[in-house]
Amino acid sequence: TVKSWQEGPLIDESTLQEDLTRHFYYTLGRDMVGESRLYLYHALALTIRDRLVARCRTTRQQRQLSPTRQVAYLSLEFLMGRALGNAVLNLDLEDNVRHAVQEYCTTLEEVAEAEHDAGLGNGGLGRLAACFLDSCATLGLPVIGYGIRYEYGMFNQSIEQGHQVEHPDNWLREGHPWEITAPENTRRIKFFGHVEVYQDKHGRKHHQWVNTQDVLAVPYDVPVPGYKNEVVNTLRLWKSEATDEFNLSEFNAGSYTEAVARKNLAEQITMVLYPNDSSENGKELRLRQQYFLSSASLQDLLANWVAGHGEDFSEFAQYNVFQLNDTHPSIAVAELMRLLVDEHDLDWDAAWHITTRTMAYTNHTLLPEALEKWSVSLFSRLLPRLLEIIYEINARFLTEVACQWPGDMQKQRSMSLIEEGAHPQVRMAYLAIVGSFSVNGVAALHTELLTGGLFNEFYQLWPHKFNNKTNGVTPRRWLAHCNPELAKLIGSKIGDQWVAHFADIEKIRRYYDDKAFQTQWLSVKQHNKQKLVDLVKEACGVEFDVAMMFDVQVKRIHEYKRQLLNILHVIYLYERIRKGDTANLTPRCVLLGGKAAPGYFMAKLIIKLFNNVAEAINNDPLAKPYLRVAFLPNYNVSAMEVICPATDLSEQISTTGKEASGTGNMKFMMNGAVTIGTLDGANIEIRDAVGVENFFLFGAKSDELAAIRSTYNPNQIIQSNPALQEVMELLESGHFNLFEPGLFQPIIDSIRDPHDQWLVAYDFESYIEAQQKVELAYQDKEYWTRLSILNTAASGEFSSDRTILQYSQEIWQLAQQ
Ligand code: DL6
Repeated sequence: TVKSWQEGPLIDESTLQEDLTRHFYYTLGRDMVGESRLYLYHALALTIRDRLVARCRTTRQQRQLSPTRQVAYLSLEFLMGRALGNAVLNLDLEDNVRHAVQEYCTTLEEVAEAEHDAGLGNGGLGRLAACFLDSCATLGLPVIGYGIRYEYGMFNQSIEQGHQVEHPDNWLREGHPWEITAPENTRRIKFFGHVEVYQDKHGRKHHQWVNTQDVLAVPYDVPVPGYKNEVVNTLRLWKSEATDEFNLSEFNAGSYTEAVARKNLAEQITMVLYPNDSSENGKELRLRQQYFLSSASLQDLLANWVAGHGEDFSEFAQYNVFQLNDTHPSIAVAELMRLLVDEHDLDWDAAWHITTRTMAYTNHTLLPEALEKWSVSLFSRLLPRLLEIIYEINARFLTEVACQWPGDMQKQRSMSLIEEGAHPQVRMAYLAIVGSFSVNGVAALHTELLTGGLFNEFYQLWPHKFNNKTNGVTPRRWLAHCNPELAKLIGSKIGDQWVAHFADIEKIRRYYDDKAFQTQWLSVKQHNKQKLVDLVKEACGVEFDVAMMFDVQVKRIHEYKRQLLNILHVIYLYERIRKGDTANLTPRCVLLGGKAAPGYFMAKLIIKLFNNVAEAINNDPLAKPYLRVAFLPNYNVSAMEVICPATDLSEQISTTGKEASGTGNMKFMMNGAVTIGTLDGANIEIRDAVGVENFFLFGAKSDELAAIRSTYNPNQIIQSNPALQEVMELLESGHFNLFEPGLFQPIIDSIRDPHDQWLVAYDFESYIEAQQKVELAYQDKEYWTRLSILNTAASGEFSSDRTILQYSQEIWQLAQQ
C-alpha cells in the first residue's frame, strides 16, 4: 500500500481504510471494532498523521535544496483547537475518510468529537498565532512556530449557581496523536547561578554564566498542513524536563527522595498556561516560561545554522527572522545577544547587528496593565547574565537618546529599558522595540494609537520601524470547515477558488439580490442555527428558537469588552416586555460566552450578573416569546465553530481605543453575521469594507474621548435618560439578586463612577438606538439576508492569508514562493 517511504502512503479510500484498521488493531492494540470512538479517533489521526509526516519531510527536503530566508514565530500561545477536521480539509481527504469511517458504523463528525481542543492559548492572541500558521503553510512560506507544550491548557469553565468555576484542562491525558517528539534536539536552559568574567590572552573579556540550575527543553513537533498544496510546516512545542545531573549530585549526597522531588521544579515550567489574557502579575514561573521558550527556540535555530555553516554568522541575518508575538518572548532579544556573544564568541557590535536585523515585534494591546514589566531583582536572581546584557543594551541605547535629545534627562528616564523607582523594573516592550527592526500593531487604529501615544517617543526616534498589519483569520477553519453548507452554496456560484484565494469571496456579492440565492442562504443559516439551538439546550438547558434573532457576544470577559453594556440592553428589553411595550420588539435569543481570568473579580461578577438576569428572564413566561438568554459555558475554539455560522448579530462593543483589533468580529462577518459595534480595532476596517450603511455603529469616537472623560458625569447621564434610569432602578432594586443582597453593588458603582474608564453609561443611549435599528432591519427578512450576504462578500480582506502576505513582503522580506 505504500508507493515508497519517501512519497508517503496513498490517500485513496482503500489504503486509508487499511491503515485505519492497522492502527486500530496494531498501533493501539484494540480488538473490538466500535469499542470506543476515542480509539477510532486515535487510529484515524495516526492514519492522517502518516500522510502529514511524509509531506513534512518533502517540504523540509525541498527547502534544504534551495535555502531561503525563514521565519521563527515565537509565541507563548497557540490556540490550535482540534486538528482532525482541519487536516482532512487541507489534505483534501474528506470523501475518502468519510467512506473509510463508515465501515466502523460512524461518521467523521462523531469521530472528530472525540478530540480534545488544544487550548494552548487564552484568546485572540493565541488564536491569531494558529491562524497565521495555517496561512503560512497554505502560502508555502518557510515559517516554523515555536511554543510551549503546556501539560494543562486553558482551564475548563463550568457555571455553578451562576458563578464561573475553573477546572484543570488535562488535554494530554488521553494522548496527543499528532505530535512527534525529537529528543535528539533537546536543548539545555540555564537559570539562577552567577556570572564570572575572565580575560583571554588577547585581553578580551568573556562572561561565563556558571553554577546554574539547568532544565532540559524537549521538542514535540506538530504538523501544520497547507491547504491542498502538499506543504506541511511544523509547530515545535517545548516540554521542560529535569537534567540527569540535576538529580545525580543529590543522589550521591544521599538525598534520593529530595532529588526526585526536585524534578518537579524543572517540569513545572511547562505545566500550565497562565490564564490571563491581559495582565500577568510578575510571577516568577511566567518569566521562566518566557525565557525557557525563547532560549530553547533560539538555541535550536543557532544549532541548525552551525550544522550548515559552522561558526560563520556573517549571513545569519539574511536567512533568519524572529517574529515576537507580543512582549511575552521579548527576552529573546537579550538571549540572542547572550548566545552570540558568550557561546559563539561574536563581539558585541556584530551580535547586535544580527539581533536588530532579525527581531520583529508585534504589539497586541494598549492596556497599560498588559505591558509587561519584570522586577530587576527577580531578573538578577533568575537570569543574572540576561540582566547584564539588558543593562548594556540600555546604556548604548540611552546614548542614542541623548544624541537625539541632548540634555533631556526626562526623555532618557521615560525611554529607558529600566523603570526607576523603589523597585526598578525592566520594560519588556521597550526591550522589544529597541532590539527589533519592525514594530507592528494589529489594526489601523491600534497602530495609530501606538505611534501617536504609547510608543510615540520611539516612533519619533525610529519612524521607519513602525508599521501596521491588520489581523485576519483563516477562511479554511472559519468558513470552509466550520460552515460546510455555506461553503457549498458559495461554491455552487463562484467555484472553490475562494478557499485559498479569499479575495474571490467578493464575487458572491453579485447574488445578494437574487431571490433564489437569498432563500438558499437563509435556509443554510436556519440549519446552522438549529445546531446552535441543540448545543445551547444541551449545555445550558435553555430553549433557543431558530425563528428568533441570534444575538451573540463570545470572547474573553473583560470590562473593556463591555459585556456589561450588553447586559444593560438585555435588561432594557426585559423592562419593555414587563411594561407591555412589545409592538416593535424583534424576538431575540441573546448568547454570551467567554472565560474570565480566575483572579479578575469584576469579570467574574459580570458572568454572575448575566446568569442571574438570564435566570429571571428565562423563568418569566411573559418574556418567552420575545427574549431568551443563555451563557454558554467553556467557550473555546470548537464552540466557536458552531456559534459563528449560526449568528445573526455580532456584538463588537468594546470601548473605543481599547480593543487592539478583534478577530471574532472577522469570523462572524465571514459567516454572514451583521455587526453592531463601536469604531474600535478592526471594526473600523470591517465597516469600511462592508459599507457604512451595512454596519450598526454606535458609541464615542476615539478623538472625542479626552473631552468626554474630562467632564464625565454618569449619574447625570442616568438621570437624563429614562430608559437607562429604569434599567438602573431594576438592577439596584435587587430584582436579579433577591437572596444575595448587595451582590452587584460593585457593578452598579462602576457604572456610576465618574472615572469609569469603560464609559458604559455614556454609550448606553447610542447602543440602544443602534439596537433598535437592528430590530427593524431584522424584521425585513429579505433586507437582512442581503446584509448577511454583503458581509460575507466583503470579508475578503480579513483572511489571515492577506495579513501573512503583508508580513511576508513588508516585514519578513521572504522570497515569493
Ligand atoms: O491581535 C490578536 C488579538 C487582538 O485581536 C485583540 O484585540 C487583543 O485584545 C489581543 N491581545 C491580547 C493581549 N494580551 N496580552 N498581552 O490578547 O490580541
